[in-house]
Amino acid sequence: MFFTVLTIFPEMFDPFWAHGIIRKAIEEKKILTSTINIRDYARDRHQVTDDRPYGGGSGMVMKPEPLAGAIRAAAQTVPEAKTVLLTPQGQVFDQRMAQELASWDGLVLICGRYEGVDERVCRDLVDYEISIGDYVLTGGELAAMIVIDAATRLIPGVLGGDQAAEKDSFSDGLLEHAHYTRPRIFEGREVPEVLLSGHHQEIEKWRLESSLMRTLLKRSDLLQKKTLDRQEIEILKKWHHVIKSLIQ
Ligand code: 9D3
Repeated sequence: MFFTVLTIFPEMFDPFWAHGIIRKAIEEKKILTSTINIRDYARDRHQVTDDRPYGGGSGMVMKPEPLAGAIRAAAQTVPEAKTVLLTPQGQVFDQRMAQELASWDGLVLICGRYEGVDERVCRDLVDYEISIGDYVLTGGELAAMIVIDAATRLIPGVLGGDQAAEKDSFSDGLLEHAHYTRPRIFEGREVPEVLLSGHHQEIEKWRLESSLMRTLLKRSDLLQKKTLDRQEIEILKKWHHVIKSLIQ
């Protein structure tokens, strides 16, 4: 997968490429990355990338020519790449989109700044528009990092063998079960006995129950969307009985 980022702040990405799983994915050539400074494609003497909006109003708009130049330069390196504009108007990013993007050969991520991007660039040179959620950022750079981060860890071979199966845990619609590590007693609080027992089937049952109840308490919206299997329904029934007896 080839990620090309178009931004007026390419230095923001230097520490992002340099750490953890992203760094390892680059070193092992699972992903290729490059940043293009949109300012380099501004032709005027002061390399201006913004201008006042036609029709008036506050704020500035990203000029079309430098952005178009940068997009075309990116397309030269990876012709089959899709172009994605990070914008508050985009489709809200989720794990499914991350999985879809992870299967592509190349992605050109365009980081908007200012109040927005000239509409003619959006219409003619952008394949997809993505938002990372309903809150206001100062630009698309952090959003681009989030999209790259989420997609990269889904590329085959990027995570270790152990973690590979874990990939599905959000996409199966439940939150992760609780985790514990040594020491067995921390500040007087013990690790659940079953996790020390070595009974793998019992441990799996406990983990499913932990996942289900955490999802119910923290993100019941996720449970609404999910189709529950027989075992999951049994666990919820058990807790339903417990709660019923408590309130009677
Ligand atoms: C006053 C109207 N604003 C829209 C809510 C203008 C505006 C504010 C902030 C336009 C762009 C931005 C910068 N944000 C992004 O570039 C951005 C973003 C975001 O703000 N939230 C969630 N996802 C994204 S992706 C890119």
